[in-house]
Amino acid sequence: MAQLLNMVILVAIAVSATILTGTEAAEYTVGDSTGWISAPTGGASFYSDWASTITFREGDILEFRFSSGHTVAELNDKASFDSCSVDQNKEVLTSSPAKITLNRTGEFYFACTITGHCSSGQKLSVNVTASSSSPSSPPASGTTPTPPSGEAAPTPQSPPAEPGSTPPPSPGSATSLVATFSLVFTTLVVNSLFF
Ligand SMILES: *[C@@H]1O[C@H](CO)[C@@H](O)[C@H](O)[C@H]1NC(C)=O
Ligand SMILES: *[C@@H]1O[C@H](CO)[C@@H](O)[C@H](O)[C@H]1NC(C)=O
Ligand SMILES: [Cu+2]
Repeated sequence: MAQLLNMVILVAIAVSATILTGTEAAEYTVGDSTGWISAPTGGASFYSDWASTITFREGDILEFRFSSGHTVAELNDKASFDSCSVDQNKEVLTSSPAKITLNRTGEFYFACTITGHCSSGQKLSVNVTASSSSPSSPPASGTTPTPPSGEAAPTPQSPPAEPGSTPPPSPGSATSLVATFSLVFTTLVVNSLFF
């Protein structure tokens, strides 16, 4: 029984370490130091200007910081956003900071649901692109010339490493190291607690 528990914990840690290693999600505070306010300078263009400086990736997190008397709603669609039909929403968050994970690609629309705030500029749309860790699409077929038959095909691989050169570190190796340490540490703690 104790061994089973240990095994379950180890697997859980290994799985979360793998997920962490493969994710490079960024977290953004909406409006930076201005936060999420009604009637920002410049009206609605304030938040669209803010968003235009950022490439949002799937998995990134928006953090809305606001004082009481505001909310964050994810609106249903562009039409609701454009017309500030704030009751056409999927979800309303009322406590700050409100964190929303951009869990798909495509457009997200947000607004405050308090009367008049959306139309005075408390609205934000973001366009989320695929996560940077996703494989890029392969080159279109036909771009690689086919060698004439009978000849050796040229090797498309990168040249052999120079003697003494250091291979580039694989991305995420630091994270893996941390994950490994935390795995060992947690296992030790769990062992001391249960046995
Ligand atoms: C994204 O998160 C929202 C809110 O938690 C949820 O309702 C929605 O189903 C999620 N979408 C996907 C594609 O996971
Ligand atoms: C959002 O991004 C996608 C993919 O880059 C693009 O096709 C689409 O037109 C963008 N939408 C807006 C409103 O910019
Ligand atoms: Cu508001």
